[in-house]
Amino acid sequence: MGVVNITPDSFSDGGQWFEPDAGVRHGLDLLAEGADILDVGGESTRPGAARVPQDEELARVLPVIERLAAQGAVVSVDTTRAAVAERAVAAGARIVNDVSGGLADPQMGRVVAETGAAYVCMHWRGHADVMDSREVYDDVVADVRDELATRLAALESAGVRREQVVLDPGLGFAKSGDLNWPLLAHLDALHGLGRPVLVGASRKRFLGRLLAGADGAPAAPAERDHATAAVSALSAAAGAWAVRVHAARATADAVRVAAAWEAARAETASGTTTDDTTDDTTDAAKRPTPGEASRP
Ligand code: PMM
Repeated sequence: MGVVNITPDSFSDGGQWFEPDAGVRHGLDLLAEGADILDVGGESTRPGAARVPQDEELARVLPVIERLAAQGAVVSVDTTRAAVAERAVAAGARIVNDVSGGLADPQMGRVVAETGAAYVCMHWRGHADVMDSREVYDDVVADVRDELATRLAALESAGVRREQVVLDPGLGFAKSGDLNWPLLAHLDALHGLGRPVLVGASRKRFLGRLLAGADGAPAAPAERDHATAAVSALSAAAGAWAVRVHAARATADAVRVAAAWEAARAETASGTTTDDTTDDTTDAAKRPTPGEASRP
């Protein structure tokens, strides 16, 4: 999943693709680099960010979604607002990516149920202005799993089918620094809820801290792409359904490596090997088609 932020202020790429033409071009570049899904967002979730009015969010995302969907791209809309989700699906988006997991807007469950769109339900404890003050956990893995299970039940009560839902641990959201590593190391805990899992680690603060120089200063966001690709490979190997990233090429390659590795492991385990010298891409390593990718 490649990130298309139509925002002036996202933490790592704010302002770069703010005009619709530039956003569409960037989306097409991400597809060419190997992305299967384009995640179009019009509101920054960077820590401390102020909310964008709904009309402004719609004006940012709709023209870009319409044009990318018209070109055959599988588009997701990154929004916490039900009205934006509804309009985005009407404009061609097939996935609603809600960082609030339905908590920010009580109408979200109804809209997802009515549209039948796939829905990314992320772990969340509050908007960007307050989230850093809410990172209190007994056991971060168990708490995130249990809170996502509660959201899943609430969505089902609103008429959403389980099959529509993808779960996301919400790296960096009410989780700074070291709290993110146990979540990555225990993706199996989220898989235990029986739904596909999406991982959004790209360029986040905890990677900047990991890569800090000798003076302790965090690595700049643009310096975090190699670490992001490493997280992508490990997440894919751990069974993630998708990884959401700003730079698609390295991650697309990393995911293919993980798939080839897993295919060889499975073949070895079943006692068969194949001669792969004439084709450098195993079936399992082939990326899914956009149609497959849109269906969790
Ligand atoms: N992170 C951001 C925005 N949207 N969506 C999902 N599902 N998961 C995430 O981790 C996530 C997200 C923040 O990153 P950005 O400001 O670079 O888009």
